[in-house]
Amino acid sequence: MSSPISLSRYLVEKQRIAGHIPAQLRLLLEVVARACKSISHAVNKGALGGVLGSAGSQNVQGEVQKKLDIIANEVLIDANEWGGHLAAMASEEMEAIHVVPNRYPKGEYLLLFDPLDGSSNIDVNVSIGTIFSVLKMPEGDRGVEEEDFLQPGSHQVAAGYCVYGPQTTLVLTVGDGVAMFTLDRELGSFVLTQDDLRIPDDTQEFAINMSNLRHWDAPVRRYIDECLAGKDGPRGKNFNMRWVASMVADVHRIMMRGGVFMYPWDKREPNKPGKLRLMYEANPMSWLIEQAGGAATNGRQRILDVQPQQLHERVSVILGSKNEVERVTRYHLDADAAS
Ligand code: AHM
Ligand code: MG
Repeated sequence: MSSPISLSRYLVEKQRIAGHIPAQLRLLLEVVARACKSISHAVNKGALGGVLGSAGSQNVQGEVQKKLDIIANEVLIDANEWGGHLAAMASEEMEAIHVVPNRYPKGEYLLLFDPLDGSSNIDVNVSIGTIFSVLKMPEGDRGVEEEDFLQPGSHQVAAGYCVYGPQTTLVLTVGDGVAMFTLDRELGSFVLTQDDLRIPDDTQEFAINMSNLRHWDAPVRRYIDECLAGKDGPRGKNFNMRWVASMVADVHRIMMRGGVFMYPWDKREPNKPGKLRLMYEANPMSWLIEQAGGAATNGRQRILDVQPQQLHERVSVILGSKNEVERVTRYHLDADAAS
């Protein structure tokens, strides 16, 4: 039996193949994975570690922060600050960017993360996760600013997420497909458990928060109505529904067996483009999904082509099995053309 391939070996081999990933990026990914391991331990301890419950504060988006949101954010910052691979970081939990302090060497990468996604599931022992995106610092010898982060998702050089569920799994892309690693707690390392993940083009499973139905826009309503009509409706097949309410867990299910995930714009707050954040939720997930053969749009445009205007910008998200995402997007464009 061949020996298991650790994340370190996987990355070293990627680096060796004609410099496929530079050494600094390899270090960055190893450090992020180590931070995820440490977050996984904190999540696992739960009430025993005194880490559950609210921290009594709010983040920049006005959402109540859980103790674990703050712990995960600190773990990622502490792990990434000193290695010399980063210029700055940005997080869902911090209003401003975190520039690497002057006492440490600065690298050429920018790291964005949602330290603990699915906060509403933390205290109820349901899967949560970390999402991250890596960009290159634009050329030029000057200090790093928030503006440097405002690059479209198509500029990402690495992206991934880690699910803290029954198993801890890290799913990663550096732009040549998607690989999945499972945390081996006895070895203390992530081990490659699936390479070249592929999402089927078709699906009979959708994920959306149905309680928002009355607020949806017509194209989303049309798509879901047709799914719900099942075998006797225009789609001629029955659909199943799943909604974990942790984007990481919902996207991971789609990575494993296909499906379509939607958190669309709705009429509750018409000026808000969506609930999910573009730069550290939608962009990394969209790239991973595309790398696995799926698609991701905001209903009208490929998410990876959206030019961000702000660090904490929100976006409407439709991602997953290609043919379904194309269908929902077509329904939006048809509705636009008819109006
Ligand atoms: P969070 O980053 O504050 O956890 O919010 C994002 C989460 C996503 O993981 C998930 O898809 C969505 O919010 C769930 O929303 P809802 O509460 O409407 O089900
Ligand atoms: Mg989140």
